[in-house]
Amino acid sequence: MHGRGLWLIGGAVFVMIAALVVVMLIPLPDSRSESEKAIAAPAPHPTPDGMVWIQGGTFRMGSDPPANPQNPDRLRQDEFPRHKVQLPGYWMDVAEVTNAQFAEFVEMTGYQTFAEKTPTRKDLARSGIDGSLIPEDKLVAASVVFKTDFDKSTLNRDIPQWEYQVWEVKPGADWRHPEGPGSSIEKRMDHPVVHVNWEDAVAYLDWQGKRLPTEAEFEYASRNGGKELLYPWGNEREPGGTFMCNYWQGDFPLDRKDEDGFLTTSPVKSFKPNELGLYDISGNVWEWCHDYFRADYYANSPRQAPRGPDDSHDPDEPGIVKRVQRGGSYLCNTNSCTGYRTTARMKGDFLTGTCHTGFRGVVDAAGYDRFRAAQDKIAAWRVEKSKK
Ligand SMILES: [Ca+2]
Ligand SMILES: [Ca+2]
Repeated sequence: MHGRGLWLIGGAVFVMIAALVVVMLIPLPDSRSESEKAIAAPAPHPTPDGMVWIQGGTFRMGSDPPANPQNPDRLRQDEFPRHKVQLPGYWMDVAEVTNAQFAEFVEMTGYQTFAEKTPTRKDLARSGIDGSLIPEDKLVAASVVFKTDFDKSTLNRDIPQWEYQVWEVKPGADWRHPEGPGSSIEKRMDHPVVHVNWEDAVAYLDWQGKRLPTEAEFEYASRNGGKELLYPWGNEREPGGTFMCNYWQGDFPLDRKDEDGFLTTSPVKSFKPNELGLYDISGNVWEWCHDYFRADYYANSPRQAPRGPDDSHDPDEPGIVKRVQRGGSYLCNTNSCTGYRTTARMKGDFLTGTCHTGFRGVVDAAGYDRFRAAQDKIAAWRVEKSKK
C-alpha cells in the first residue's frame, strides 16, 4: 500500500514535469514585428577586443522641454523634440582612443594631423571661413586650448558665446603637445588623444576598419540601449556623493577644482563604465560623431538609423561647417554646458581640434569584413616591426 502510494505520487510528478516540458517546447507568441526582431538580433560575429555589442532597438532620442521653467539641467533647444528612433545593433569601442593607440597609427602610416600642418587659406575655407579675411600671421599650425591665464577681471558672462573669452588658438598645440609648445604626452599615453579634428578621427578609424558613431548611436549607447536616463549611470549626478565622470567642479571658468581627481584629461577607464561597459561615455573628452550638426535636425530626422542632415547649420555661427560632438568633457560643469547629460548636443568646426575633444569608433555588421581586413593588416605590420 505504502509502495503503491509512492508510485502514484511519482507518477503524478512525472505527468507534471512532462506537461511542463511540453509547455516549454511550445514557442511563446512573439508580439514583436519581423523588423523589430531583426533589429534586436544578437552579435553576428565574435565581439572584437576592446569593443562591446550594442543590441539594436527602438528608443526616444532627445529631450522633452523642461518641466521646471527654471530648467535646472540646462536643456537646450536643439535637444527637442524627443522623437522615436530605431537602430540596428553595432559594436562600440569601450573607451576613447588613447594617445598610445593614436601613436601606433602615426608610426605605421606617417599620418600628420591638421593641427601639425601650416594651413592654407584654401584649407580653412573648407570649414566655411572666408580665407581672404585671414591675416598672413594667422596661417600657422595651431589648435584650440583652454586659456588658463584669461583676465578674470574683464570676463563678461552676460554676452552670447562668452566662452570664447577663455579659448585661444594656440600655435604649436597638437596631439603631442596638448597645452602647446613645452607640454608633452609622455606621462599621458593612456589618456584620450586630443587636438584631432573630425578628419583626423575619420583617418584613424579608417585605418582601424572602423567608423565614427552616428549621433543616434552615441546617445543610444550612452543611455544603456536607449533607457530614460539623464546620465549614463542614472538620474542623479553624484549618487551618494560619488563622482561618476571627469567634469569640472566649481564656478566655470573662475573656480577650478579637482574634486573628481582630475583638472584636465584623465586616463581612460578612470571612472565606472555604464551598464553596457562603456567608459567615459560622459565626461573626460567630447567625442566626434559622424553627423553634420543642425540645431533643427530632430524636427524632421528619419526614424530609421538617422545619419544626420546633408549639411550643417549652427544658428550661433551660420556658415561654419560643423559636426556633432557628444558626451561632455573635463571642462563641462553645472553652470555652463552640462554636456555630460545623455541628450546634450555639441557642435564643432570639423577642421578644428581642441584640448578637450577626442573620439571612439564603432563597427557594424556590414562593415565587419572591412574591419577584419584592416586588423589583419595592422597585425602583419606589428609582426614585421617585432622582427626589426
Ligand atoms: Ca575633473
Ligand atoms: Ca567622453
